[in-house]
Amino acid sequence: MSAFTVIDPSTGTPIRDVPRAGMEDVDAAVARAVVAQRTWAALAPVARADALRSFARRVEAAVEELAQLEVRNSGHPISAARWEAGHVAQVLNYYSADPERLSGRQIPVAGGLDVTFHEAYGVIGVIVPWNFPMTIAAWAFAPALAAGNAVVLKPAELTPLTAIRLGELARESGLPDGLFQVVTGSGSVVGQRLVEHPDVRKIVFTGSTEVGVDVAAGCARALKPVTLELGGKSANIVFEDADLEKAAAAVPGSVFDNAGQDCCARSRLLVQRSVYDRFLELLEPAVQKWRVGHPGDEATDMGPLISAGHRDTVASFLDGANVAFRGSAPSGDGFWFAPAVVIAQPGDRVAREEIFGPVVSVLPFEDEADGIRLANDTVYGLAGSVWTENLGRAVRVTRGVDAGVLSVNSHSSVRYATPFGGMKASGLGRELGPDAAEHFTQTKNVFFAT
Ligand code: TAP
Repeated sequence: MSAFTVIDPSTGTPIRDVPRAGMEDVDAAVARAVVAQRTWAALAPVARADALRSFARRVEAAVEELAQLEVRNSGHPISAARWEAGHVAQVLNYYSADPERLSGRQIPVAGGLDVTFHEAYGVIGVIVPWNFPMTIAAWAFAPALAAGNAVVLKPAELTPLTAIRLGELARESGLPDGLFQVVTGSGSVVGQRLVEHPDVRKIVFTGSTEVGVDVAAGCARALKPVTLELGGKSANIVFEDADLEKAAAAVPGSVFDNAGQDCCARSRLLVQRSVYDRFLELLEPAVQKWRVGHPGDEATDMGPLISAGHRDTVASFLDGANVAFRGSAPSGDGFWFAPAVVIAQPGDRVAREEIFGPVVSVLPFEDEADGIRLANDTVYGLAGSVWTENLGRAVRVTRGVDAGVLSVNSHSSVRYATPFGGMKASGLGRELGPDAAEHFTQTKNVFFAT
């Protein structure tokens, strides 16, 4: 098998080579998964629950190791990487209850007894991007395994190392061979083969809207269901009655977290005109305080971008843009980029396209209706925040914004116990929360004549 090299984005130097799988390797992995899934689904529910708890414990014991590996794999600051590895263990723990709780219904009918079963699909293909290599994978593999499926996971070529380690931890924890496999390689070969393979019964894809549309078309041709978690251009909407100090202090974390390489990044900052100037005054010191530096340093808020090519793309958004102010960034090797705050017009490229970098566009709005209109002036609909001290306004605006994940006086989007996913071009379906395992099963109805 040929190989590709993984690069540390904070130094630009090679870390190690990883196998580049071909179509035949994918087919072999799927064949192993088919066999493993039959045995797994036939296990007693309590045995599957126990196996998932062991996997969770194994991940929990390896949090520091996974976090240190993620620092090099993706350039995430160590504090964030620890949270991410711990979150994987929490997601596994949460869904380990499902094997014993996924129950069907008994439906009253004439002439017999009618019951429904949640049957596993079989093999699930999970295709993930490079921005959160561990957590996004876990959102799919944990509920998929809990529902009785096998999983073949394809990490992004840029960041495969922590996914590979999770696959090893699964085996070390005692999960059956072949039940959870990680196949590394390119999207156009490994990803596409998973989409087309007749024994892969469902796809969970997280990535760009552009590739997501092709994946959805491939799944339609193969008649298989697909969950899509795609791009975003989310809004932070700041009203004049908000706690402005608190809102301004939260902005850097809401858009520069993970160097802006976050599908939920609030990359449009909408500020009511009456407090616009004051808010920008408060924002500047908050941005200056945002610490960009080596991801291994405990004090770092933001590491490098993922690659030199991606840094060029992000930089192109500042060409001709009205940059109000920028934060700082280290010089030298590594794909560094200083956070930027841009004064934008609604039609500007910087305000319309997903940048996936530490760039925020600031736009004024007049009143509540105008704020909602501007927030919805995008093809995307993933996340958003509303800053106000008026409860009625918070209710009206959150109901008026077309996005799947909203928060009030906060920029948090992800909790393992609550549903996550996008509207419009941000995706189809939901992950996380109490119902996720149901999305990995199909209903079977059985009628018993009496
Ligand atoms: P993409 O380029 O779309 O890649 C995502 C994954 O799909 C990678 O593993 C990629 O493989 C694979 N892929 C590429 N072409 C494929 C094909 N033809 N068939 C099947 N798989 C294929 O996205 P990215 O640049 O890695 O990630 C950034 C995007 O992800 C942003 O738009 C971001 O908003 C979105 N995102 C969304 C969410 C949620 S939850 N909504 C979360 C994180 C990221 P290779 O790259 O290895 O070739």
